[in-house]
Amino acid sequence: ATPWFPRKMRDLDTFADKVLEMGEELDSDHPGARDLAYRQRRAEITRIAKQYRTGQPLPHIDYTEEEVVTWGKVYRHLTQLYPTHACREYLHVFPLLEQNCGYSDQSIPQIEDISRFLHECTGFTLRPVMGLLSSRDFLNALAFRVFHSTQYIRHSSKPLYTPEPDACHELLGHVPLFANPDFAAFSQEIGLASLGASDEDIAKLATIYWFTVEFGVCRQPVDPTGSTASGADANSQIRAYGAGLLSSFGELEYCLSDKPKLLPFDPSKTCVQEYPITQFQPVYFVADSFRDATEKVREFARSLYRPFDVRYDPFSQTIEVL
Ligand code: H2B
Ligand code: FE
Repeated sequence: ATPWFPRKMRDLDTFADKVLEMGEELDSDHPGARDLAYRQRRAEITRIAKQYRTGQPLPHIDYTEEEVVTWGKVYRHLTQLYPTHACREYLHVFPLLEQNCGYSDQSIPQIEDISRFLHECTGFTLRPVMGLLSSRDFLNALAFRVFHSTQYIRHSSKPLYTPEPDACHELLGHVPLFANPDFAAFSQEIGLASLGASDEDIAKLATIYWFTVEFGVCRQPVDPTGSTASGADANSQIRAYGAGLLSSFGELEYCLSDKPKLLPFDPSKTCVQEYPITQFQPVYFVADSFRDATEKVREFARSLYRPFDVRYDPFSQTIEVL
């Protein structure tokens, strides 16, 4: 039998309280596990996400001074590296987020402003989420051009580390590229392929998501002022586009060093690559462009078995089953 999947935007409301871990309780090795005030603050922000329903205004969070300080540290560290390490599509969008969405090291942008901006660029919108969703639920939402975003901030004792997605990861890592039409189409393609897919195919698509949206690097024409990196030649250079890289000071430097192995992005190979989740990646996959990667994922999706086809209708915000 085909696994259930969301057919209309409102169906995403069923994910509101389906978090895998750490939504309500923190692991004992989480930097904030023994900080009662932090846990209470987390609980307050995740409760707001749990109560959110389609059509409501996106929740506004009044961030504390401590949270803004942590955000500012992360922001200043990362923005220093972007000019030499982020892909050109990211560098194009970032100033627009500063101008339109309040991105700065002095304040944490609100998802309501970001969602409105993304919607004007590519139709992508954000929804608040308590924590990690299952791969299936998370990918299914991408079919609607919906990205689930946490709103809490990592613990102030470790500004450059978080064991889970937090607002720094979502807003600095993920958000900018959802404003790019090719990347938006790429993300939605993975989402469409995940609707009603078997568990085995979900695992493959989640691995593709991991090596692209989270840890992808791409080849692009040389910028004469930029850095060179392994895998680059005289006419091309490697840059980061994955959110796990763009939100990690350490791994962003490491991924363009000569230490990791670079392989060409090929969904049928990428989907079975093993990976560690708590260390820097030993292997990255290089995309030639988001358009090329989208076409490859579309072709890969056709190779997966599913007894029906799907299409997203943006006017009614529904999935048509063909
Ligand atoms: N849930 C949330 N809330 N954010 C993510 O970035 C995320 C997720 N990533 N669930 C998913 C899993 C990803 O690692 C893949 C699809 O498994
Ligand atoms: Fe992520």
